[in-house]
Amino acid sequence: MSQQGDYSASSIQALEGLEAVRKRPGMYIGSTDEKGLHHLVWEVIDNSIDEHLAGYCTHIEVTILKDNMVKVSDNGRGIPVDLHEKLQKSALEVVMTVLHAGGKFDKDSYKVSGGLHGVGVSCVNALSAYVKAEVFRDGKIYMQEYERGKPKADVKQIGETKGRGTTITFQPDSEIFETLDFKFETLEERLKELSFLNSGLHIYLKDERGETVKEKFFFSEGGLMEFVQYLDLGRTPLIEKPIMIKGKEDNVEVEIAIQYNIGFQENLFSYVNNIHTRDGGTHVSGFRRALVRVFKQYGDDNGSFAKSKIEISGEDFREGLTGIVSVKVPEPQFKGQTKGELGNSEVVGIVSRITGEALSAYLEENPKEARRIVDKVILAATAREAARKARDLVQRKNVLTGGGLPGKLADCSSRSAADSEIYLVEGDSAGGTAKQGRNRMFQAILPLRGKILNVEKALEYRIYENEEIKNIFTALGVHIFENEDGERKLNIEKLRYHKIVIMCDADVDGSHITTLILTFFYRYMNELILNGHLYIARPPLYLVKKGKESKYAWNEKERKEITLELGKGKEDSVHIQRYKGLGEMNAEQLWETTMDPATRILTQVTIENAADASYYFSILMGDDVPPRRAFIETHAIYAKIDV
Ligand code: 0RA
Repeated sequence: MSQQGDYSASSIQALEGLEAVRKRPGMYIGSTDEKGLHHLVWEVIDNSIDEHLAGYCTHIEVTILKDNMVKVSDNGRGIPVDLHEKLQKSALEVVMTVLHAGGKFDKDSYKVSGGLHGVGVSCVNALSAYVKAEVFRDGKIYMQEYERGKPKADVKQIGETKGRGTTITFQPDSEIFETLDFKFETLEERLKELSFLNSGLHIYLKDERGETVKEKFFFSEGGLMEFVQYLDLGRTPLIEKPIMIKGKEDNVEVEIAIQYNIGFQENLFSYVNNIHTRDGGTHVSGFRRALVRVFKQYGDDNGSFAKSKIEISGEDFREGLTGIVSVKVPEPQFKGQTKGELGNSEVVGIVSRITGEALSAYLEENPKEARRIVDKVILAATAREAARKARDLVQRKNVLTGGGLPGKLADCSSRSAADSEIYLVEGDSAGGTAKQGRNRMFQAILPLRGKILNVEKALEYRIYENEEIKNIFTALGVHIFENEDGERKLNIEKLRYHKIVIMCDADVDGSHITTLILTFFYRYMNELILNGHLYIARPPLYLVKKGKESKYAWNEKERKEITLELGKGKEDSVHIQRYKGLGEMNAEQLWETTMDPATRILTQVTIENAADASYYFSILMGDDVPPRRAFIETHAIYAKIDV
């Protein structure tokens, strides 16, 4: 770890100008939509987190101000302000205006930067209409302001202070971004995650945009231990306390927390330098390898596995496992299409050794828990065998019936999957209307009867016995198979429709059914969500009529506007029909409002934050009732699933 003073202004290298960033923002922050906008906040916060990792920062405060501004304050070392020899400028100005001039080229200090984020605060500056940087350092306050990356004046000393740290206030440039609307929930989720990943760090979030100030405070004493307990809030634990694994080798820090619950999903989330690695990588491989090796050895040695007469596979150790694998790597290499996978090969062995040692010790010291885990693994193997048989049966039946499509499916005539859509419709009667209203060229309809199975609570083999779920599999043309590593995969290349649209009533029952279908896709067809194939249809909520004229409204605001427009200012002269169910519309209306690509509103289902998505599904759909009740009482069902 670096000592204070290691970074002098001269070690900050000048590499590239900011014009490049403004010309091609996508190259630096991925996109200029809502995601890119929030990337700016992550970028600034990452620098504060770096200060925390280096041992200097204990508090971070993030405030959404009026006028689309965000302020991030920390009590780290403060950006250096001494003279940069080569550039003859204050180091602060260099950090803020020169690309990749983070100044932290020291390999021994972990950077959140490197790979995914890590483009530097100068990027934020380049993409902001206005930025103010304030530095509290050596008893003084320094300040510099910028417009579109250009300093308005030299760095000024504007006062004295007993404090220390950096405050960056920025206003994203409306010339660059498609939206300037920061989402409180998005910030909240990431900051909560960061507080679990950085125990002891105090994080405040404040939103000053509304009439009343919204405030949240995040702090975790227990770190990853609390993170897994939080994720498993809706589940029944198998062992009393999570297993904690911690170690360091060759400057790679490893911290892991795992918990087994009585469920059968695996929920493993991995991070590298606080960045979520969606596709795992070498750290996850190392962990898995050790987990299977140590538990397998234990079950073999005490004869349990032999006695069960069932072949145990690596997969069986994952059922009901909730875990966080977090590593800190000095020079992380990210690979894969979305850079969501750690590539550093040396990490496999390091994580595997540290995990192996810790787990062996755990099993030795906790024979009661060890017994429970081994029994659970045997149960998982038995269930896997049953699921495989059930799957095979469904698939074999398909072959026998000539790969027939479900009888309830009204298929489209197009044979091009890329152009085809399938509507999963709640209820046979709405299904009938949709069949009449659709464009049969490219739209297929599959009616689903009543509530589909809650897969969060059902054993896997059960889902293959469920008619509605079987129909979804066969209509989509996909099935689950186990690859060489025993992992469940979907043969996504066989997908028959590239748009899958869930269409349910706009009432409480309808949203419950939507949630059940979402849970199924999330747990068993996640690849379809990740590839952007899943959508939710939004039927209108109102039909506003005046004489022969009528218009649809999708929310309260629209209803009011249309009412005033049609009623020529007089609200009571119009007729308003509230649509509760799809069944209240005829085929033509359903087409016009909810199925015609030119006018319909579809929401694409995305998973912004995997840990949070899993948490919400387990809370909403899992076996534990009290946390669900508490959750539903404080949140609207869809508040967080990001649909
Ligand atoms: C360059 C060098 C050092 C710290 C920082 C930048 C820094 C940047 C930001 C952005 C937000 N908060 C920040 N805190 C620190 C090292 C400082 C030293 O050696 O004293």
